[in-house]
Amino acid sequence: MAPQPTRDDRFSFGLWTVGWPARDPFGDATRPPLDPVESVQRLAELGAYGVTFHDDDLVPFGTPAKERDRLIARFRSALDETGVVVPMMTTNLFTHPVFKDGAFTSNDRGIRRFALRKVLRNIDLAAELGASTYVFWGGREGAEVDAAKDVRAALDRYREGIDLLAAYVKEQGYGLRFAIEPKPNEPRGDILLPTVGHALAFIAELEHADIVGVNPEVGHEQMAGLNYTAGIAQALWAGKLFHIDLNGQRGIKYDQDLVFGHGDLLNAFSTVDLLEHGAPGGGPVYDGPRHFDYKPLRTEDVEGVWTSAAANMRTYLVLKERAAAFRADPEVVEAMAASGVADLATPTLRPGETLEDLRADRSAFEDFDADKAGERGWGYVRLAQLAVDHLTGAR
Ligand code: GLT
Ligand code: MN
Ligand code: MN
Repeated sequence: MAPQPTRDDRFSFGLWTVGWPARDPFGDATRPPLDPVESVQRLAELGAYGVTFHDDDLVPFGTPAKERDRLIARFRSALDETGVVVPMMTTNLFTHPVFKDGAFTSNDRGIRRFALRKVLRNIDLAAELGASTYVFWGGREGAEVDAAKDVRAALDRYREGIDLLAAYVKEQGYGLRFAIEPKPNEPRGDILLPTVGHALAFIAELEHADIVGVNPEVGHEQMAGLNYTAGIAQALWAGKLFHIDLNGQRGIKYDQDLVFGHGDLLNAFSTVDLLEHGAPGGGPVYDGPRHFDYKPLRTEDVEGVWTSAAANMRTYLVLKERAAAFRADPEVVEAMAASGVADLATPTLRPGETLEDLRADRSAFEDFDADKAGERGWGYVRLAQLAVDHLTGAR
């Protein structure tokens, strides 16, 4: 029996996830629109602690100010009644045709200015609702035609936009931090900041890099054939894992946004293991929300939406149990030691040793028996099978 999700697990969902009416490029919606207030209530009943949303998920684009206030007030009451919190918010800079060539990186300056104003207004709301993270997913920031976009100028404008907004957050004294969400493609042929690595390199060029990190999504890294666990490990190492989007993806194809674990289950296992236990040799751990950014399959009816929401949390908790059992298994401990996993935490030079000392150390090179060292079997397959045995419940 998997444990029931509780608020302490800090599970959160985007309003756009459960609320997706399942319209796709080939077919109409298969489900009716969902009232955000109902989403809050149902998610609370299921054990989630948070909801996240784009400005337009709650207040449709172009809504007059008075009606906007009413919609926000109504939503706030639902939050108050249920105790559900808003840990993260974001901006829709991709649905309206005005953004078809991008927002911060549109070739049209007027559109870039409009995009900044749209974000500024919603950042105020995020601060009011007590959010701590503000996500930037630049789905339209990109191109299909190489000659159409000066990538260096686009990155200049991207940096200008993020730095202006970060300066505003600091000026206002909002406690918000930004999290950039990479994605390689879809809806654009090529999207700027396509992977965690690109985003980290971009952040290093910012004036306000101190409050900017990443929000890696499982499927987005896997669409590029990359290892999600390795990606978030590097983000943790850089002190930049500010938020996560958990879901499932089966290989290099369109963005599936499956339920967490319904794609690469072994990688989901190592992801949960890393999030819950950190690196084997210690180091920074992630203590933010466990946020699900998935889409209930288009085949599901309204009840199926809630079944799928619960499935995300169940997968996480089951994997958390399995990962704990894996770590506690004496055979795993012994196998890890035999593979020298923790030995990698030892610095390569001895304390106080200099490069000169290393160059003078004959045992490091002249007398080092490389052939002998090359004979070592590392035992990684045994470790992999121990993980599979725990994951499948065989141990
Ligand atoms: C959009 C995208 C997601 C992002 C959301 C935040 S919106 O649905 O596919 O991956 O996280 O803007
Ligand atoms: Mn996605
Ligand atoms: Mn996402």
